[in-house]
Amino acid sequence: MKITLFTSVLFIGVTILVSCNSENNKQDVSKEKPVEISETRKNGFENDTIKVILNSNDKMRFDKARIVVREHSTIVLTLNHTGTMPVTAMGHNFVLLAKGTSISKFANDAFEADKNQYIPSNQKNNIIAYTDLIGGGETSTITFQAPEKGVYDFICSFPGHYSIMKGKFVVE
Ligand SMILES: [Cu+2]
Repeated sequence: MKITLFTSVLFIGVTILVSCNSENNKQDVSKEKPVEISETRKNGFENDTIKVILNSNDKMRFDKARIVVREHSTIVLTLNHTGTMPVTAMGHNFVLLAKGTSISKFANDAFEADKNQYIPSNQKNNIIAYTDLIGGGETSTITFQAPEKGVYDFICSFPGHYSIMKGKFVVE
C-alpha cells in the first residue's frame, strides 16, 4: 500500500514537471525575436561621437579625474587652459597612455623631450592620443577612436605635473 502511494505521488510529480517544461519551451519560442542590425554600425564601429571638455589651470590641476566613454565611439576632446601663465611656466597637455605603461618611466622620458612638447619619441607605442602643449588662455582639440574596453591612464606630461595632473580614462 505504501509503495503504491509513493509511486502515485512520484507519477504526479513527474507529470507536473513535464508539463511545466513544455510550457517553458513554448514561451521561449514565442519570445524569440529576429536579430536586428543597427544602422549606426559600419565596419564594426558605431558612429557615436562623444565630446569631452577637460579644463586645466594655473594651479596645476585638471577639472576631471575620470573620463568615461563608450567603446567604438569617436572622441572629440578639447583641453582648455583657463589660467594666464605662459606655456613655458605652466604648460599643460593631455596624454592618453596605453595599458601597461609605467607613468613614472613615461614622465621621466617626457622630461627630456622639451624640444617636442614633452612627448617622448621613444614612447610612441605607449601613446594612444595627445593634445598640443598649451599655456594660459589656449585650447587644443583632438579627435581619436576610443580604444578597446578598459581603464587607461591620462596625464599631463609637462615636467613635474604628472603626479597631480592625472586621471582615469574609462572605456565601457
Ligand atoms: Cu600640466
